[in-house]
Amino acid sequence: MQMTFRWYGEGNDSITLDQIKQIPGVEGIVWALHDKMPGEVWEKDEIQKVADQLHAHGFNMDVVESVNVHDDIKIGLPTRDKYIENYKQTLRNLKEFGVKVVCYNFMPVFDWTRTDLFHPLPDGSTALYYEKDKIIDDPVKMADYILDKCEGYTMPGWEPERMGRLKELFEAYKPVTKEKLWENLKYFLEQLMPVCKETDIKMAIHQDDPPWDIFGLPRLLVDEASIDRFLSMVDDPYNCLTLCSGSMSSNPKNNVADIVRKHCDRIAFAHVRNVKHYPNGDFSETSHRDCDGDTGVLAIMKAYHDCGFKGYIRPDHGRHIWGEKCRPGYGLYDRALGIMYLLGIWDTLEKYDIK
Ligand code: DNO
Repeated sequence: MQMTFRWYGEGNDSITLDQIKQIPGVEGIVWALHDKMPGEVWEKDEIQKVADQLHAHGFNMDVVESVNVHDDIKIGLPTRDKYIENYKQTLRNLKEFGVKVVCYNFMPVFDWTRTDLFHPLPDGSTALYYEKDKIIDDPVKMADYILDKCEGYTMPGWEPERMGRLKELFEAYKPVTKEKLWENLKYFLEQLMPVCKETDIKMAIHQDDPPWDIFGLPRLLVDEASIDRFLSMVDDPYNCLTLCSGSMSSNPKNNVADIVRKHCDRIAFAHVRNVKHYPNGDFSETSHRDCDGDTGVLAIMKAYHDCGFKGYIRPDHGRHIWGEKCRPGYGLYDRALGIMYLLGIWDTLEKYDIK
């Protein structure tokens, strides 16, 4: 297992690489060129700039989160081929810098969705929160709320340029049924697999967050059965998962540890975080500590350990604590605490033979 930390880049993150360097155990930075729009080629000179910063701090840049997929690919428009060619070129450019894993998602219109970015928790911190009833409302209103609350940070998946075209996007997705979306995902991956082999880069899909249809838009990767379907649909060692424990366990029926045990060899990247459910279907994010939520963090880490997991892992969203001003879910303090918790579990499992 290799511990990593997601960083949004110089001038785009309140956290510095010097600070991350002081968190024990972090080997790599999970990075991206956040100013690129989906469909654009990531040029080598742009990648080089990030490489220089990361290498100067002794971090690897093996994992990218995310190279976003253009909507035309998800919708299945004839223009998709051009964007797929661009994606291939991006993979070839990333290979030059030793990138091993590319995280992406195939969610229509929205990436992750929450209704409250700073929900107060009983301990005085705040965290991301999902209130089911708010989602039946107007998506435009919802996007305005997110953009207004994100403290000036651009949230991946909520780029103002895309959000400005929301109505148009909803219109374009109208003919895209769930089955059509599966077909379009298959088409995309089948085109990419030879390039993944050539570049030795694994494509690692992130599950849909939350794992159910929202605003009438279909969502594909929502449970164990859909993950099984995804992996067998393109049965290739380069077609992998970013297994997101928090996204999956937003549905209490999903058992993440079981999925780890079933598909460990196809998990290239693990996101670990904790979620607390409420009986009405709302959920709140919490600290990484097992007993603070319902995700089963201990069982998940044990499953990874039992399987001899060699992939990359990162703490996922943290609470906002100690008055930190940060991008929602991506502060320094609680994610650093998360790392210490995850490493504490891992080191104990490594040292003692715990059945
Ligand atoms: C949210 C993240 C997602 C994730 C993408 C992957 O915090 O987990 O935005 O990066 O879905 O493409």
